[in-house]
Amino acid sequence: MIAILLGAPGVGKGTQAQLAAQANGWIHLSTGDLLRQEAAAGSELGLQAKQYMSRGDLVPDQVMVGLVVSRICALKADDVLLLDGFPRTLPQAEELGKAAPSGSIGLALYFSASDDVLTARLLGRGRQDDSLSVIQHRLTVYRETTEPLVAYYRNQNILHEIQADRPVEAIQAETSEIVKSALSQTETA
Ligand code: B4P
Repeated sequence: MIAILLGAPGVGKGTQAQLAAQANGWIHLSTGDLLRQEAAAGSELGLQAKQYMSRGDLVPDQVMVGLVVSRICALKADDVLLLDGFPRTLPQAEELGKAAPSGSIGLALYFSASDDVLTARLLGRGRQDDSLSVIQHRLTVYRETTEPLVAYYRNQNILHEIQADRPVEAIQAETSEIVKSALSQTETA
């Protein structure tokens, strides 16, 4: 089963996906981490991606789809994949829908928090792309380009909203419980 983690920059998708994967033996695929690894390795793709990321822009869809689809195709039937940071645009969501085995996208977890909470967290994280002007641009890009995916997955009846302005442990308990519940439904289907 594939569980998509949706939400604004800094909402804690990476934090939650990492903890849930470790605790439950699930697979965590973070497109942000993949891009940062490529950039650190100095690959052509990584160096291009770094320019988009440092401005707070999204990396082009064709690059992202290429990175993710091969990994989706390598999944085994009983794997649980936490997809963190992908899709971020409607074309990415459509390509994911085509590449994923029929019925395997079981869940979209939508983490929500106010812009004030998000900005404070990102400033505290202090990554290279976490300056105030870049954060504000990323939030604008998120509202315009990624947030429409909330309605897209709500229309597919697989969306669960999680209030993400709470302690990490509380969010983690709810996240793991929702994934396990979706998993048991796909197993009995
Ligand atoms: P990502 O790496 O995905 O980063 P993010 O969305 O900023 O952070 P996330 O929500 O995972 O928050 P985190 O757990 O770190 O993206 C980086 C860039 O890559 C994008 O801007 C884009 O350029 C590019 N990219 C990636 N995927 C792409 C795609 N599909 N298409 C195009 N471009 C793509 O948490 C943030 C901070 O909050 C941390 O310091 C954490 O410790 C803290 N925190 C988390 N939960 C907390 C809680 N409950 N309470 C208090 N603090 C908390």
